[in-house]
Amino acid sequence: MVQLKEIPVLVHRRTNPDTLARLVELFDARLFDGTVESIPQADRAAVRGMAIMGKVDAALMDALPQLEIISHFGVGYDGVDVAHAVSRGLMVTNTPDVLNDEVADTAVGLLLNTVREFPTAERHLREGRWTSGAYPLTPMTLRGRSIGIMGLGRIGLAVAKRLEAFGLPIAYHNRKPRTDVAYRYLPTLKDLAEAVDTLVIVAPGGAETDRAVNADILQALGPNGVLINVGRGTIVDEEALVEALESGTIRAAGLDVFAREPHVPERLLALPNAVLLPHVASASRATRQAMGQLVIDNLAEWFAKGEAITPVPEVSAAGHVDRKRD
Ligand code: NAP
Ligand code: 8YV
Repeated sequence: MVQLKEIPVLVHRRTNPDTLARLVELFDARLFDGTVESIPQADRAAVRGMAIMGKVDAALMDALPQLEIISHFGVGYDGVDVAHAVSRGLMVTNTPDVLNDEVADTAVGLLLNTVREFPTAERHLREGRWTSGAYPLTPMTLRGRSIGIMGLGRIGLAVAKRLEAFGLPIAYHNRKPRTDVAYRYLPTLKDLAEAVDTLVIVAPGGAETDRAVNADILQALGPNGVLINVGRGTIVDEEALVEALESGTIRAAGLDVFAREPHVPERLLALPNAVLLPHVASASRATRQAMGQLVIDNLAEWFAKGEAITPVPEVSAAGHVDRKRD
């Protein structure tokens, strides 16, 4: 029987505290700050697993000769050089499904806050201005809006179901149409932006979607347009978005993710027609615990059985993982 406590696992210090405590209890956890330099030589030679969120580049993987598995905290793994991991025969896992509802709830909340200006209305009350006059009627309403989802995957579908229940028509753009939904499919992002007035981004980051929402797409969304992004900040050309919001090319935006987190451009911060959240879509304690449990379960399953519960698709497609077990 494998003794998990004897298996050295590299753990990012900033891991969710509940998960960090459990990892330390279960494994021979070696903490680091995400950089190669912060890993003592003895740990570099020993570690067989990694529990991490964010960036895992080739240099980090190559500094760890015994590494077998990267268990990533988060469903989006655009920070992991998966091609390199595959070339080294490493297992890579992420945390799908357990956060779908939380992130979809946030997307809907962000949309309502953006369209109905609730954060600004709340400030009106807290700052004592209600006694001198009602908050102005909002020019926007969710009524009559048409929703376009870029990325109708696990989370995108949960967003679609919620907004369908709100009585709104749903269209979407993926690289391929889904065969299990009746929502209208648009073959390009431009087609989708032209067809709707509310664009919700729930696609993955990475080279393929980098700045896909550019000035052209924002122009196509139009002057009544609302952009909601809970996918990745890199998907939106932030400079173009600021210009579109300043000039009225689109009406408003609600953003949970940014291109260079935690830095948000000053011009975006100054805009009254943008609602900005600090990447909190999955950030309830319960959901982060569920994500952490999946990080742990993937490591435990790997070291016990040589299988993972939620391998990323690229690893499954490659079909080869080197398992160096004793
Ligand atoms: P998923 O099930 O894999 O869904 C991703 C969807 O995006 C799929 O429908 C996919 O369809 C589509 N897609 C992929 N590449 C595309 C492209 N180049 N152009 C258009 N569509 C594309 O993933 P998920 O679990 O729903 O998560 C989606 C993303 O949400 C994550 O990758 C992450 O970046 C983000 N996220 C953010 C937060 C947050 O805290 N804000 C939390 C969780 C997740 P095709 O393969 O047919 O293109
Ligand atoms: C987390 C996310 O905020 O799962 C994702 O892709 O973006 C979020 O759920 C992040 O991964 C935790 O650091």
